[in-house]
Amino acid sequence: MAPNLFGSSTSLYLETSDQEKSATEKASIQPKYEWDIVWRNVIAFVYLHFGALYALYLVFTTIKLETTLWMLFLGSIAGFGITAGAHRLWAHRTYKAKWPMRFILMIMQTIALQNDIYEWSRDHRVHHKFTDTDADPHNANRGFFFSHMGWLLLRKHPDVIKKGATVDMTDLERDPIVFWQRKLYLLLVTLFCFVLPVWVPCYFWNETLFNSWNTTLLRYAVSLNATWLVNSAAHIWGYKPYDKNIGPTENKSVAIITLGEGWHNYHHVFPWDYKAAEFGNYNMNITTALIDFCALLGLAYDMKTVSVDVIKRRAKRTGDGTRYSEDEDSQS
Ligand code: ST9
Ligand code: ZN
Ligand code: ZN
Repeated sequence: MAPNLFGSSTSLYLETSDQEKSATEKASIQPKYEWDIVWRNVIAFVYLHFGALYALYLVFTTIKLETTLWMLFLGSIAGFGITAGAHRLWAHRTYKAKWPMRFILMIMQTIALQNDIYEWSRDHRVHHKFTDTDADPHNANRGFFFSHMGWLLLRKHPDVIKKGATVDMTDLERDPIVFWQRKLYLLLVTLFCFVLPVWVPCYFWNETLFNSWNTTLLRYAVSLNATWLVNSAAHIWGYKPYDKNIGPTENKSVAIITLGEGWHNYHHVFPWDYKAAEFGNYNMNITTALIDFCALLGLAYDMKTVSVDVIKRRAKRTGDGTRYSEDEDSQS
């Protein structure tokens, strides 16, 4: 039997419904999930990760300091393109942004190469609507590896496409910046994720093409794995103060790594909050600081939040008791 990389356990992979078993009483066990492996993606991700590991070695040997700093700068702005842009602005509409901010966020999101804004947001809305079911593109019940990167190596489960069609995307269809990014995505990604990032170090501080290319692989691999941790680690490990009946968790390490996106139990309960967390403490939620700063400049506005009262009531009703427990309330 093939190793179960895409299921949480052998039993899940082999799971058949009781009805099927008793009806046929056959010894043969049907796999629950069919793997239609996309080899192009497997090869690309294997190359990416080996290249990134080699680049890590180069960072400590021949890569120039300026190139490493350039990689960190690009990684951060790509990260904000995902957090403040694709996630909090476009997928959830937690705030509004004037067109210059939307344009800059679109370029930043393009540097991240995580699919165009429309596709990213569609998968993410479907993830929120059908969390941890077969219709969730990165269903965490299929195990860490599947929800982390395995889902990008297989054709989607038919439920994702069938039930995904029920998610309203008309707001993004009306946004010309989203529309044009989708139309020109291949060109934009080639330019902003690869050509410019590799060219700048070679031109401005005489970095070698080889080193510059490998640094780009490292930046991309790190930012992908950081993002994927929200779908994997923050659906497995951590407290559930707001709803103990769902998979997503509060995960501080993931929050720090992902610029503030690890407060995932809160985020799944209150997805419209622009902070994507109960608290706006900037040190563990730097994306909130960025949106607040843009609001000061008049670029971001209409930020949505949730009142403490609503949060408390929900936490008491469905939380795991790690915040706003009945005891805590009776003491106060
Ligand atoms: C990547 C995305 O890595 C990561 C997203 C992570 C999200 C995390 C969220 C957490 C919060 C934010 C945290 C940020 C932290 C940042 C920190 C940074 C420091 N609904 O997809 P196709 C239909 S991408 C409705 O081809 P296949 C639709 O009609 C990495 N319908 O399915 C579609 O056609 P069209 C780079 C849907 O053939 C058609 O089906 N990119 C939905 O099964 C076909 O869709 C890659 O590696 C839906 N949800 O292929 C590429 N989905 O689009 C990966 C589909 O024309 N992608 N339909 O409308 C692929 O190669 C393929 O999509 C596939 C599936 C092989 C995975
Ligand atoms: Zn979300
Ligand atoms: Zn989630």
